[in-house]
Amino acid sequence: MLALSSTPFPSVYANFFYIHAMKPSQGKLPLSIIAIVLCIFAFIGVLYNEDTGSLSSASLAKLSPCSKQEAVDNSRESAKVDKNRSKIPAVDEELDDMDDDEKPEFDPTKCDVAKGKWVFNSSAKPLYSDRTCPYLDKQVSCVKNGRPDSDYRHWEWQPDNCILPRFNSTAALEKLRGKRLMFVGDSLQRSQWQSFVCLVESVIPADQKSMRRGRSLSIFKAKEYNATIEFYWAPFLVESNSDLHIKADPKERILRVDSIYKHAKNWLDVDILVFNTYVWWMSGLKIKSLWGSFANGEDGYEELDAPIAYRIALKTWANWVDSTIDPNKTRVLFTTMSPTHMRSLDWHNKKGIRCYNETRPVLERGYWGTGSDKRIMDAVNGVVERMTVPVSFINITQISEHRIDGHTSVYTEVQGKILTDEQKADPQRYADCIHWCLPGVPDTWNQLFYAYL
Ligand SMILES: *[C@@H]1O[C@H](CO)[C@@H](O)[C@H](O)[C@H]1NC(C)=O
Ligand SMILES: *[C@@H]1O[C@H](CO)[C@@H](O)[C@H](O)[C@H]1NC(C)=O
Ligand SMILES: *[C@@H]1O[C@H](CO)[C@@H](O)[C@H](O)[C@H]1NC(C)=O
Ligand SMILES: *[C@@H]1O[C@H](CO)[C@@H](O)[C@H](O)[C@H]1NC(C)=O
Ligand SMILES: *[C@@H]1O[C@H](CO)[C@@H](O)[C@H](O)[C@H]1NC(C)=O
Ligand SMILES: *[C@@H]1O[C@H](CO)[C@@H](O)[C@H](O)[C@H]1NC(C)=O
Ligand SMILES: CC(=O)N[C@H]1CO[C@H](CO)[C@@H](O)[C@@H]1O
Repeated sequence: MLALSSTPFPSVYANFFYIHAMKPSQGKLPLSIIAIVLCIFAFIGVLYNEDTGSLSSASLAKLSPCSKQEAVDNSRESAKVDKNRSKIPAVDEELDDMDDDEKPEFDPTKCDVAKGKWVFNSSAKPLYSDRTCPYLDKQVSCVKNGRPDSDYRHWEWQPDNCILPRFNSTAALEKLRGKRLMFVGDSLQRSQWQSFVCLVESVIPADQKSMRRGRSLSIFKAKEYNATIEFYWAPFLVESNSDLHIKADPKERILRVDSIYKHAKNWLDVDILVFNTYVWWMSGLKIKSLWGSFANGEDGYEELDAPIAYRIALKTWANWVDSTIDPNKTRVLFTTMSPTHMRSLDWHNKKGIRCYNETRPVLERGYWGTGSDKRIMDAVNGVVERMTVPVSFINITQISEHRIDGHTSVYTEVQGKILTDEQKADPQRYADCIHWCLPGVPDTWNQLFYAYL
């Protein structure tokens, strides 16, 4: 797992593993166990959390430690403050290509939402918090986990050539009336699902909603709308030996790149399917790819470069969609790569430790670091282009690339426990720059999704 790949991208991950695996440990555990434990945390944080994170009323009553910073009410004022804090232009600094009044209404076929900028707006507030929404995992509940800064929750994405509609919870639920919406994929997709549930749940009375968390399928029900918002766990989309019983050591993972039915049979009769898969492919190792069944033994695998294995797996997915989905009944969407921020040199922070301590986005136009593999984007584009069922992209990659400040960093959990102060003081080992705080960046992903609904 320490093999440094010659390609620049995976080496970032290899380095991350290196840091994590080579940290001298206090115990006498065999290295393999330490590595497994660290990889579980470090790589994906995919541990199943069966508890729904429900809040006691006592914890609801506690005030957010960040609220004092939210008092600034004039966005121009705060823009000045921001500007002083970093050399980053904020609200109204740069003239828009068009005035807002001239910007046309949102038309997903015409507007390239990936072209735009993040604008700080202190009066823009998230629709929920990790204290008000009872469905968030500890992993992403940054405020509850002690994150002291709050600016990261007040940035809005503004496309250059159109106005992105604000998320409207009631309108979103109306669009889902009588429907099943299912998010399918990895832990980033689970965040998008939790964000979506939290964005809508507050307008539903307590006796009209329910949540059931399962190992592979979790279901939020909005009863008066006869709608469900579901999440299905399939980190590679295709079948692997590491789906439910996660192999923490990426070397042990074997993928059945031509086999998807075991998962896909759970996606039938869904009205809106939203897929993703990316970060699990990026261990920096070759992907052990097996054709045929595990019953024939696990030894017949072939080792393929990640983009090649990814393309084959995505074709398997595309074939299933094309042969099974009736586009008149079911809509299919695909969330593109969620960028990771493992290399602070990408944004010229020489002293940085991955995304640790970052509190401002990178506002450079078109910024793109080493955490999003263009070969994977090409594979996605190439495969989807040839499909007969139309697939809409929720293209989050460029947008999220800027948001080095949005990750959970040390305000997360390891093995079900919030990091201790000691662990928080050791970002080299513990900062998670893959996952995102909620509320946070995935809410904007859902703002895009909402615009397409
Ligand atoms: C800032 O957010 C508020 C509240 O959502 C909104 O009314 C206002 O238009 C936003 N300002 C800008 C400059 O986008
Ligand atoms: C949200 O949508 C509902 C239902 O479509 C509508 O009545 C309401 O005015 C909308 N709210 C805002 C703030 O646009
Ligand atoms: C509820 O939605 C399901 C599809 O998700 C549909 O089959 C059923 O008829 C709906 N029930 C009512 C009462 O609308
Ligand atoms: C979808 O609907 C259109 C128009 O109603 C029809 O021509 C087409 O055959 C339908 N497609 C399928 C796959 O049922
Ligand atoms: C992180 O930020 C805190 C608070 O601003 C500061 O005390 C600390 O020195 C910073 N740590 C690093 C490694 O930059
Ligand atoms: C997503 O947006 C990026 C940046 O604008 C672009 O390079 C990429 O091709 C888009 N991906 C897809 C699948 O449309
Ligand atoms: C906190 C901070 O960076 N303040 C700076 C704001 O800008 C003035 C003038 O440019 C500086 O003197 C302050 O140090």
